[in-house]
Amino acid sequence: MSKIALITGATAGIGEACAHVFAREGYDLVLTGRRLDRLEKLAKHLNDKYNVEVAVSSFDVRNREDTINNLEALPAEWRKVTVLVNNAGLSQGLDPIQKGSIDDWETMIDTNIKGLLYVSRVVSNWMIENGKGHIINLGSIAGKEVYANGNVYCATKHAVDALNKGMRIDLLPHGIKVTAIHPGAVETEFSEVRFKGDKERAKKVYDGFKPLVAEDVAETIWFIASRPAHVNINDLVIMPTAQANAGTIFRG
Ligand code: NDP
Ligand code: 8X3
Repeated sequence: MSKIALITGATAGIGEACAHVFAREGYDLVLTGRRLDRLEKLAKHLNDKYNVEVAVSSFDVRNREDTINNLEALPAEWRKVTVLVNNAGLSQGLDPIQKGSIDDWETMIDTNIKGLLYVSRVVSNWMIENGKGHIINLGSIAGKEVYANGNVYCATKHAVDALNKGMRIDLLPHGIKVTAIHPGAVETEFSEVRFKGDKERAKKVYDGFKPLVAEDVAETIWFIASRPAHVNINDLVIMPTAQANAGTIFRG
């Protein structure tokens, strides 16, 4: 296995689209997420279509022991990860700070910050052993700006932005590239998850304009990953043409 991409949150949306793109480009894959049935179906599809090797590992990134143990349990050949896409993440709720659910806050903090850290702690050491690697962190426009009722989700993505910068400094002597990509509105399962299965409310988020789709982000991640060895894209913001910033969308 010469090129391996490890993608967290590969059961849906941007992570799943990344799995397709990296398989198309000849990468063997480690795919993670909680929904094992989806991971197994996707692995079979990509193996059949692109003849790449796919390992799946199902765990909840909020669980520190499970995350570390499942990653460490991968056979040695899978430790030669060249690209890590730190994608698993979510938003829960959209309420003013005085009314927010503390459980929702903890879910977002545990997933978007702590989960990303657990995975990065393990995989960055593999990359150091291998003498190369590229970590691509999914931030968000919510990590650059703050919008009404976005409070804690925005805070978690601001943390990803800071961690991205910190990782780049720390891993620099090891020749490991670190990039953050910050999308605006992408129509995935994201809003359904945010609104806890309320499909109608989720759909309304994308009413009246053309949002990004997961493939738009995945192709951009591939662009980032495929630059020459001496080039790193530190930080990239990508939005639908109809969106100017976190709070301004033109609905025609
Ligand atoms: P989706 O809801 O479509 O996909 C989220 C993925 O994250 C799923 O594969 C899910 O897998 C995984 N995930 C969530 N929680 C956990 C957990 N506790 N443990 C393991 N895996 C988990 O959303 P997107 O594809 O849109 O989101 C991907 C990333 O992009 C997130 O970090 C999000 O914050 C970010 N982003 C999204 C934007 C958007 O508008 N959609 C814009 C900017 C950034 P499973 O449920 O099977 O565990
Ligand atoms: C997801 C996009 O605008 O809901 O990060 O924060 S947004």
